[in-house]
Amino acid sequence: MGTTPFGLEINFQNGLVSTPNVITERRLSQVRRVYRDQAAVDRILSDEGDRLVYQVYGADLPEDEGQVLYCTTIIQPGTVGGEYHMTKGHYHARRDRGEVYLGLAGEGMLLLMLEDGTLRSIPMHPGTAAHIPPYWAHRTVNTGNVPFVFFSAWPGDAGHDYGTIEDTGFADLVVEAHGKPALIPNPRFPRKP
Ligand code: S6P
Ligand code: ZN
Repeated sequence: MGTTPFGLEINFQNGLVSTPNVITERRLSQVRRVYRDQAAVDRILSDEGDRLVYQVYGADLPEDEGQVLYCTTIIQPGTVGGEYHMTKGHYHARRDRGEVYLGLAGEGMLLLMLEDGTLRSIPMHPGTAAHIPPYWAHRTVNTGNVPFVFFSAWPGDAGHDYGTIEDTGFADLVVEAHGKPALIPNPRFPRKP
């Protein structure tokens, strides 16, 4: 039978969704493991408290085959030990499920990675429609000075696998170098000899 049709209003500037019924907030203490420099995380937590890194606003829809789920993500500007604020990042539990991202405000970077460590990056700005093919893990990074806002839509039965990325991270880190984003190898990522 599916669900009843409805429309939500999305504010493209700040990513807020009218009457969202799913709101996720990720603070630094909850996502600290994504950063290389754990001493920098501790310093921020004791000096300024548990800063907001990103929020997700969505609609409560069934995670069923045939449904298309959607949400907005707002990543606050900032760095931790030289790495830009970023999402946790994940593979879809069903690896053969893709996704679409649309940049709404601010500047960011989409990192994509296959399980063998093959990495791609796509700069994102308002209007960038990024295709995330099946099998690619994905993480977004705010590389600008204002909130980076984007819209995503993905298959209802995709599911999320966070554990694989939590263990190893992505093959590259996105760091600030002379005020600009640069990719450098992640020492924690297991590489074949
Ligand atoms: C869902 C989609 C996005 C992310 C969101 C937060 O498949 O890729 O909506 O969930 O950007 O990222 P993460 O890695 O914390 O789920
Ligand atoms: Zn996804």
